Amino acid sequence: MSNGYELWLNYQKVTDDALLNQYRSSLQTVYLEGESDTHLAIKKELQMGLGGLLDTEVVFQKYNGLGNTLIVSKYKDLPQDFKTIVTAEGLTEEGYIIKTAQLNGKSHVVVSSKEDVGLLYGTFHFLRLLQTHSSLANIDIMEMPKVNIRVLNHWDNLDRSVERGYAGFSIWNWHTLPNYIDQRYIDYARANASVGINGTVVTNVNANALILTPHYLEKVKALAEVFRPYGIKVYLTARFSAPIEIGGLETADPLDAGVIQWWKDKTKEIYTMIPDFGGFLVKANSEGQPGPQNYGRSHLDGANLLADALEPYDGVVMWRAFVYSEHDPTDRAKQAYSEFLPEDGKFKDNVILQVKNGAIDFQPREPFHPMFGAMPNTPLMMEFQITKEYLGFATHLAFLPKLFEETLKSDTYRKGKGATVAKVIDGSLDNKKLSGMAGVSNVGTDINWTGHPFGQADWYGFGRLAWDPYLSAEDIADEWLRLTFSNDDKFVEPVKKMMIESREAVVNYMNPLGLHHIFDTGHHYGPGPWVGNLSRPEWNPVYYHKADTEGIGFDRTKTGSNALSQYAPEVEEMFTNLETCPEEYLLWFHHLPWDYTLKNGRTLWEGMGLKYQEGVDQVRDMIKIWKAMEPYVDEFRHHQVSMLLNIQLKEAIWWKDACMLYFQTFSKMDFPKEMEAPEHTLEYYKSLKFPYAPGIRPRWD
Ligand code: BDP
Repeated sequence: MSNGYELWLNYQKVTDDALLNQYRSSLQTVYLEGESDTHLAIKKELQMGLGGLLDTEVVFQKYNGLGNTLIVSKYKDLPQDFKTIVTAEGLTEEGYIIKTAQLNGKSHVVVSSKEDVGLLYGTFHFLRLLQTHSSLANIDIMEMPKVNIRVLNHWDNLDRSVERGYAGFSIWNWHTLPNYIDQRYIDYARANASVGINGTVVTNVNANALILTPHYLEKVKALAEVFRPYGIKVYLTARFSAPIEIGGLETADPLDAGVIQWWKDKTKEIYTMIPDFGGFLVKANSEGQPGPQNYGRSHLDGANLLADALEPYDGVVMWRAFVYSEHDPTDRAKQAYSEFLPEDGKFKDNVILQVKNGAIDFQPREPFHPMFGAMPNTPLMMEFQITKEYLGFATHLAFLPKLFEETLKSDTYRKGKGATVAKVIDGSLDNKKLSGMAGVSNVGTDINWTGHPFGQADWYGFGRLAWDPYLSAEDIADEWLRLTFSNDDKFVEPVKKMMIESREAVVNYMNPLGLHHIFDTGHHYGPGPWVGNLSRPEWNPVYYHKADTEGIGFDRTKTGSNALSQYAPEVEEMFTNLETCPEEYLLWFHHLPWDYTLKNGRTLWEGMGLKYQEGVDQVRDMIKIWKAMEPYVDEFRHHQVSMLLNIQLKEAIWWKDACMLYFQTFSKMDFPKEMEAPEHTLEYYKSLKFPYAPGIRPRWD
């Protein structure tokens, strides 16, 4: 039985006997050279990993050429004989090689790197090869991350609540830190390092300035010490008004000399305690957060203020582009682009703009953010949401790497065909020095970290894509299933298929055909397309679907908000033209009549009903597939996933019924015959209230 705590690092004994014997004879001893904390971490991991997988005691000893050996060593410390067989040439600091090497009649596997952290990554990769039952015969791997900053963003508050967290409380126990080091901190670091995540922002973007006070910095320092051997840097969110709130200044104006000095001093204080501190993440002038605009200054002024303070220590500012204003009546989707574009090229070298994958807000499906195709002179990092605020919380199975892959593969056409978002993110399109990817974390104190056992796959997949944004979601699913559950193809193949389709299922039963942001208000749990009474227009679902007796959808073409003009001409044309606009984006960009004919010949109204129904049916299929997997999964996790899939089905039906009944009040048309009739009335769905739905803070009540 597994409660899922070990994640993908559960190191179950290799089940295939022939393979087990092969591994045992290939790995008779381990040569591990070095004494650093990272080496100790590697040693522990090998003890655990090889110990578990091979079910043997791991023998560490000096290389003597007498047996088949696993050599784990930085290039400079390799036994002389191996230096001609492998090379560290071309490796970056975090890179590594893994290679089978024949020497004096013995067969060895060499894991080597330039630096400690590369060796750690190489070790995890090597263990992954064993976990996925790969052959050791002819390994020849060279790996380097394609993206520099690979961070999790924790939206964790100091009271341990987690904004948009659905897996328990924050794993940071601020009360018992710095003296009590929870084993979870170490296991968190191991899990992240195993997929190459090299940074963590431990506090919420809706920031609390107290984290920057000595009392809390002591605690952050303790976490940084746990993470350091695993190559993970700590970052903090910087509340823009901190100079006032904890510094006793009258202003937080970024051009004020006192404010400038305050940030310099604060930054120095942090680096004195945490020499490898990563830097600051800032949400400014967005959703009520303070920022430079409170003083008539720009985002540029704000970002450069912090960049100056961090510069002497090589720290970076991750400045968020998630801004929209209640005073700006233009389409919310257009606002970030308009705000930041004029500043392209003016930010300090250590500023990177953190841009959400789409221009609205982590919806089940969004077209890529137009900023990715428009700022050649400013480093842009991707912000994905791993926690499922808009994809069913921790009760729905929706494999997010599929969504991430879709964005990364999108073509911005900034330099003609092939200018994918992945190339913007890894910096290769414009030779940018700084690159990054952030994922809003889905972990909490639940025993299995993520609530839903399959939520672990989203964390895993985020890390793998941050390392290499060109990986396929399908390969990631394959890998994760083998590591987490079983290598049996009879299990892997059907479940992989289920994972790959799961994201589209959620789109279908929540937001088909380009609908978006029709969630119930505040907590975002369940449908609320009828909500239209919130003070800020762009917080209302009616703002986004614009249903009326004529039709439905948001016209973002020239006849509407013209948000499409923010894309390259090829992209604009593709989305504008109804012939070429993919139907999954239809209502994102167009307001269309209810009887508009879809590609399948059905009316838009019928098509919506069919999509909602398809989503429900897909969940039924998932339930069937999972049921058949009983022989391959331990009872505990099998039962857990079964229960969750049943919740997902109930909620998928709820979405279908509530949305179709509501939209019917405008279309005045019958439901398509293939759609199952709603279970309740529209009034019933509207009456549902969830004041204690998880993941909200009082601000949203
Ligand atoms: C929205 C969330 C809100 C976050 C905000 C953000 O509902 O809780 O604070 O994004 O990213 O999606 O800043």
